Formats: sequence, structure tokens, C-alpha cells
Amino acid sequence: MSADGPVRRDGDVAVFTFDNPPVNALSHPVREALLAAIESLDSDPSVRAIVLAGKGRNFVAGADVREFDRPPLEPLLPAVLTRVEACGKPVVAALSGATLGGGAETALACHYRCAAGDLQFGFPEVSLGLLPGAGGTVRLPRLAGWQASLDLMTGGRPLGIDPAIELGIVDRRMDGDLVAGAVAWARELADAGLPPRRVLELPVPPSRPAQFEEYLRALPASARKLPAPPRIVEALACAAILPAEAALARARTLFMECLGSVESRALRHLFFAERRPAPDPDLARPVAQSAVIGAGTMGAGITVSLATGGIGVTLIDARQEALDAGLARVKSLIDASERKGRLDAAAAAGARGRVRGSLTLAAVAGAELVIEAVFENLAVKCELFSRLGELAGPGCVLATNTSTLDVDAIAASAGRPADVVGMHFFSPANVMRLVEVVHGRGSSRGSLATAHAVAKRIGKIAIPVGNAFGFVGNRMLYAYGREKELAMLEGARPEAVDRALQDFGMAMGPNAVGDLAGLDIGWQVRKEWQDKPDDPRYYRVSDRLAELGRFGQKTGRGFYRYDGPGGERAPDPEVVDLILAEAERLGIPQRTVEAGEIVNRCVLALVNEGARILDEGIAETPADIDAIWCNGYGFPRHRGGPMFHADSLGLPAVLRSIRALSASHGARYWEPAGLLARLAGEGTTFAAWQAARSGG
Ligand code: T1G
Repeated sequence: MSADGPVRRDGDVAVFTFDNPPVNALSHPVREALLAAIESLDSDPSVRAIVLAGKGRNFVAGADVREFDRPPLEPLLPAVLTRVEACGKPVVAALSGATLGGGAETALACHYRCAAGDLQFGFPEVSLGLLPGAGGTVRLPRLAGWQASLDLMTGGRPLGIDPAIELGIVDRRMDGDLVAGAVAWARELADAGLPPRRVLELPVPPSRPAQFEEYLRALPASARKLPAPPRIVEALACAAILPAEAALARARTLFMECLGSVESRALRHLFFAERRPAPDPDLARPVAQSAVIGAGTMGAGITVSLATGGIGVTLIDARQEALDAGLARVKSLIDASERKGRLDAAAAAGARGRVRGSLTLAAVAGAELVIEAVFENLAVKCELFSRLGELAGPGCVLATNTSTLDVDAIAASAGRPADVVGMHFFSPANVMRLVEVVHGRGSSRGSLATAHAVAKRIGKIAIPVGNAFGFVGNRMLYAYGREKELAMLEGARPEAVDRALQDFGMAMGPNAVGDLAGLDIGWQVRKEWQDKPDDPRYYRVSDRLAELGRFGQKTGRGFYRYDGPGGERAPDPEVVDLILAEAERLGIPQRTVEAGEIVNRCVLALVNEGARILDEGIAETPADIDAIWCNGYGFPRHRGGPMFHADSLGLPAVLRSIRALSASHGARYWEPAGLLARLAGEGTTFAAWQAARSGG
């Protein structure tokens, strides 16, 4: 809060400013200051009206999420907002930018609301495994009705100013100086002698008792299984039938139940893991112009990300038809984003205007960043980087989008390793938010800082990783995939494997993912992989399918067949026969492999490999691994990522399970990682280990 206090006077109107950078979160000191201000202004006869406003872009982005893992400190937000609403003078909320969660609830506790055009009003609590715990479930329906309240709170997506006005949440749009406009309006209200209009005193809109049950049933099963969505619906249902005080109390109880849930702790863990500080932000070099080499699927997706992120892009490919196809794909992706409302017309036009094509590599000359997305072959990439090393301007960052290859080898071929980094995007690159930024042995801090800064600027979650085969994500994917492959050779059906892991919460089963990405990609990588385990069973099913040209969706057949009438995925008995033949050839007896075993093996393989990666320093923190797996591989967010999940299971139990798997399946793949064994022995967690390392 600013030195001269949060309150300033504009004649007979007092303005309280939330000033808690970066997002004006309602931390304990802010709550104390607001309560004290309202109490003194309410009893000050020289004050006829009060305005609440936020300093900077945002009004208030909610409660301070960091405080949720500490014992709550009075005054709590519900009590503060009850006092705001009880104020005997008109209290006007001047809303701008992020007005979210507790910030939206603060707005609803005010008597009148005006807003600027950049308003983002919403209740993202559900994405933290929570529900609005400071009166939002009781006040919002009185203004916006049940349907909108249900949608806003279970969906978590914010509203812009127009729908907020249409729904009666915001009374007035303020263009120009928001706070000055709010002060003038507050004075008008006082002059008009209008009483405080308390939302809690507004009539409860009519509702059908069944409507809440129906709404809950209509929610996706994955949401119904989580603690927060059903409790949001229940809190709203209570607001429809209970007196306001009782409904507020019930909402608070439901909120506390969510707060203590492992799902909410997992989602709060991810919130901060995805906002990890970038290394050396001050060393980041400006990037206005970039170049992308290779106009294939990845190249086009990366180009769209850069262009919609405000960076000029030259898409380069040696072949005219490939370049034309790439530019057409870029255009169709931007058009689609505009059609879906993800980009407004101006932003879409701007992005289209930032993209141009070239057939010559020399076009990299004016770029400050070059990202290569050509065929995944070391010789091809090294040959390209040897030319880029000569053609790219001094200080230009040279990034490779390789997903498995040795970044140091590629850097050496460029002859300027300080400028070479890995930027491993995930497909589709214009949608997937994750970028693994690979720190090569010779990569300079400035080049790395620039890569991280560009990734953040284009809306990506950038996680630093070391240079090792498969970096972090793909290396763990190989362990995860190994176990599903072995389980199929032992008797599990491909669709049963996928169902088991989807029921665990994975966005998609590994076999369906393989078919989507193309089984030829992994097959190609394994053929080139020098250190592949010398085990005839290793990825034998996937390799056999690829050998037969079954590359997945792109060939109509893979683990599944896609050549049915709607092209939808269908189990293929031929694959079962093929697996049985391979199992027989390898002498593997068939048995029933239960879903629980499949999940246990695949998920614990992730955890054990993750612990090895931390031991080797290829990942800096367990939270980095969690952010990678939840944003790149569809690991369930409500489980927080593999390492957080392991902590929630308890590392001693995890170690026991791994030792049991080692006993039943051999130590070859199930030797417990040193870090895991040590922490389990100490009865501690990955989180505590990380906190101790970072002096927490
Ligand atoms: N609490 C604490 N820190 C927060 C925060 C919050 N609510 N929101 C953001 N930060 C920090 C974040 O960690 C980062 O820190 C910096 O602000 C910038 O964030 C009682 C229970 C507002 C749209 O869920 O969605 O209210 O890395 O990188 O891209 O019923 O932040 O700089 O150190 O995301 O411009 C509900 C969460 C809380 C909103 C801005 N509110 N925040 O996006 O910046 S629960 C939310 C966001 C609640 C009540 C309930 C976004 C943003 P650092 P950023 P951005």
C-alpha cells in the first residue's frame, strides 16, 4: 500500500485505492486497510460517498493465493465485505482489467459498479479447486441470475464489459479517466440522496429446485468427480433457498472443504509452478523480428505463436510448395482463432501482417531470433546450423526445436554455441502452452534469458531443462510408455490401457496419443537412439505397428483404426493378434493386467524417472517437472503433476510400490532413483526437499 495510505479525498468523496503489486491481491494487510478505511469513512460526516479502485491495470485479481497454505489471519474477506456492504454511504466500485475471485466479490459487496472497457470480471476459483468463498455465490445470482452464475463459477472464464452490463453486474461503462468518472458518479448518487443499494437485500431470483441438480448432472463427469464444481452448484442452490446469512455460512463451509482438498493444493501448486521466475530477465535481448526454418506442422504453429505474440516472422523453407503450404496453414490457423473469438479482428490482422515467407536461408539476416523446426535428424540439423552460424546476425539467438537430439552437438556445428539454445515446442505449437528451454553447455545467460522472455511474451510457460536425451518431458514419456508397452505384451488390450490412464485423469490414453502424433515419429527416434535399452521387448508393439506402416491417424490405422464412416477411433482386433504374436515370439506368457496395475506402473515410472532427472540436474525443481507434464503431456491438473502426486501418496509408500515392482518385474527398469530412496528414507517430500534447497 502507498506511503500516504490507501485513501485520498476528492472533496466530499473518498477514494480507496488497492495498491498491492503485481495484481492487487487481497492479502492480509490489504484486508486490514480496507476494513479500517470503511469504518473511518463511514463515520466521517464530511464524506458523502466512497469509491474503491485498483492501482495499475487491474482492480483486484482475488485473494492472495499464497496465503492459502498458511493459517488464516483476521479480518477474513467475508467479514470485510459484509462491512463494505453495510456502509451507510454509497460505495462505488471502479472496475478495470482483472476483477477476479475475491476482487469480483468485493465489487459485488459495493452498492454500485462502473467499469472501463478492459474489464475482465470472473470467478476463476474453480481452476484453483476452490469456490467463491466471500459471498459471490449469494450476491451474484441476485444481479445476474442462476444460469449465468452457474456458468461463470463452474467455467471460471471471465466476462468482458458488455456481457457484464447486460447481466446487470456492471451499472455503467466509464471511458476516459475511470476514477474521475467514478467520483463524479458517486457524487451524483449522494446528491440524489440515493441510499446504498445492497445486493444482499435484492430479491432472490426465482429458481426451479431441480435446476441445480440438472446443471450438476450436465457437467462433464471429470468435473463432477472433483471437489469444487459440485460444491459450487450446492452453494448456489443454498443461496436459492436459504436466507442470505445461512447461505453465506454454508458457502464458507464448502469453501473450507475445498481449501483443504488435495485437488486444490495440487492446482495452487501448479498455479505458481507455471509462473516460475525466468532466469536473468535483465539479460534478455529485445526481439522484434524472428525467422522460423521449416514450414511443416511445427514450423507453422510456431510462426503463428510468434506472430500473434507481436513478433515479426519470416517463415523459410527451401521448397516452394512446402512454403506455400506452410503459409496457407499459418493463415488458416489465424483465421480459425479469429473465428473462435480467441483473436479479435485487429489482432488477427496484425498477426497476418507480421508473417512473410522466403525460400532463401539468407533471410535470417535481420532476425534477432531464429527457430529451427526441420526434420528430426542430427545430421540435417547440424548442416543447417553450420550455415545459420554464418548467416545470422551477431547476437541473434539460434534455437532448435528438437525434441530429443543433442543440443550441444547442434551448437558445435553452428560455431557460436553461446547463441544456441533449445526451444522445444509441443504440437500443436500455436495451442500448447509449454516450451522446454534447453540450456546447452555453451548457451550464454543472455541467449537463454532471451528465449525465456520470448516464450513468456507469446503466452507460453517456459521451463528450463538440461541437455540430455529427451530433455525432461520426453525422457519421462519413454519410461511411462515403456510400461504401457510391456503391459500390452503381458496381456493388456490397447484400449484398456488408454481407459485406465484416462480414468486416472490423463487427458488422453498413450496409445491414442501415439496414433495422433504419428507412430513413425517415435519409431524414427528409437532407430537413431544410440543408448536405447538393449531389450527386445522395448517398444516392440509400437515398432511392429510402424514396421507395418500403421502410423496412426495419418494412415487410418495404428493402435486403433480410423477408417470407419466418421473416421472415429475404433479398437482393431488385428492389433490384438499382432501383439499376441509378438508376445509369443518373445516368450511372454499372457495374464490379466488390471487397470490399477497399469496406472501404478506408468505413473510410478514417471515419478522414478523424474527423481533421476532431478538427481542429474536436468530439471531444476520438482515443480518444473509438474508444469511440464501438466502442460505438455496431459497429466491431470487436479493431481498437480507426477512429483506433487508422489508427495500426496507419500514417498515411503511410493518407494515400497517401486520395490514391489522391482521384485515382480525385475530391477532393470525399477531400480529406485537415489533421490527418491533418500527422501523416502527421511520420510520427507520432494516439495520439502526443494524448499530446503531454495532456502524456504
Ligand atoms: N494471489 C497471489 N499472487 C498472484 C495472484 C493471486 N491471486 N494472481 C497473480 N499473482 C502473481 C503471480 O504469481 C505472478 O507473480 C504475478 O502475480 C503476475 O501474475 C476469496 C478464494 C490476474 C489474470 O485465480 O489469473 O479470490 O511471478 O504472471 O499473465 O473467493 O495472474 O510476478 O512473482 O499470471 O498478467 C482468484 C489468478 C483467487 C486470479 C494476471 N483469483 N491470477 O495475469 O500475470 S482465489 C485468481 C491470474 C479467490 C475468493 C477466492 C493472473 C492475472 P510473480 P501472472 P498475468
